[in-house]
Amino acid sequence: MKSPLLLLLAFSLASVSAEPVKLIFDTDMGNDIDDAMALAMIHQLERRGAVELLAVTSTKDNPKSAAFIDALNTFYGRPDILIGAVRGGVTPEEGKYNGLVDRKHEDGTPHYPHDLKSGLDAPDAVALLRKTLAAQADGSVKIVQVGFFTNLAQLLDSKPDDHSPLDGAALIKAKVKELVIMAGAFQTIRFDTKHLEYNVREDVPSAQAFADRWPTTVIWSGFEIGIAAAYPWKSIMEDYEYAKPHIIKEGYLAYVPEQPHDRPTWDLTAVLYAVYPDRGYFDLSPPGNVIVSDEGRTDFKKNDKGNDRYLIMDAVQTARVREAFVQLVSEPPVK
Ligand SMILES: [Ca+2]
Ligand SMILES: [Ca+2]
Repeated sequence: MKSPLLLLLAFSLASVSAEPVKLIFDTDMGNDIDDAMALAMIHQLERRGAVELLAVTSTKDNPKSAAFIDALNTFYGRPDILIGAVRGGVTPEEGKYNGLVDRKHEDGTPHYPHDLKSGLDAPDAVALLRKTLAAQADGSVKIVQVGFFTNLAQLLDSKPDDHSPLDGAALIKAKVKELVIMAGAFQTIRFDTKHLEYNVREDVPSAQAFADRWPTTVIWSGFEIGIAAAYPWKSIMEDYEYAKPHIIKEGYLAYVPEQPHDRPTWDLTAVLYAVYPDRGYFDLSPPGNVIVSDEGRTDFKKNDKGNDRYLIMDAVQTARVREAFVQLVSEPPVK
């Protein structure tokens, strides 16, 4: 006879083994290093069964943005993740660390192997988003958007195609469980109550279309959250020595404006909330509506029927969040 204690243990283990979060990651990879760190963290969360990464799409309209995404995915042992590239997007200049994809050892082998050499060879991001969403069960996908709103605004406007008879808005409503984004500002930033956050400011029309029409719950991680939980320089110096060169450490050093530098973790906060919403890392604002002004300001209006909320983080949560990032981002890939 099995002991009641063992049965209880078996039951509680079963009850906590949640399904992995089906995730699409939409990023302006290259414009800041937090995009790369957030994607590294997704790979570690996938390794432990918390995430299933369905696709990555870029909103940075430089061909090396998608190539860098493929190099990072390959570094972490997932070379075949589907990658889509924006068309007609913003920030076409090469990002400070995108060029790492071209680095070679003396014998001519690449530092970071990848077979997607250019975003021009990648599928259109919107087509890939439609294909990916259409293939999933209703209400099952979370999108984490940590760059511009370009792809999501184009997705909203997309027409029925071979992948789905639904238009963009109907497809999103059917398939997307929740959207978590790094964008906007909801607290005073250095005494400025009207901070124009970069991800909104660079493509305001797309952000406005999104804020007006996106049909699912949206959780906003404002500028103030990632600043508060900046990544410790000491970890960059000490925790990435297991691989040389290391795509995260080399990218961080190529990106940061001075050394030492604790970089804000904006994009990582959106991933952490999307995967672990019930771990107490963050609190949520009441529901409301975010209105994007013509300059790119994000005004929040409380409304019980609104579909927007923003993240709130106290001092204890900040310390927990920062340590979770250190341990998850620096975790070695499986060989
Ligand atoms: Ca590849
Ligand atoms: Ca970003």
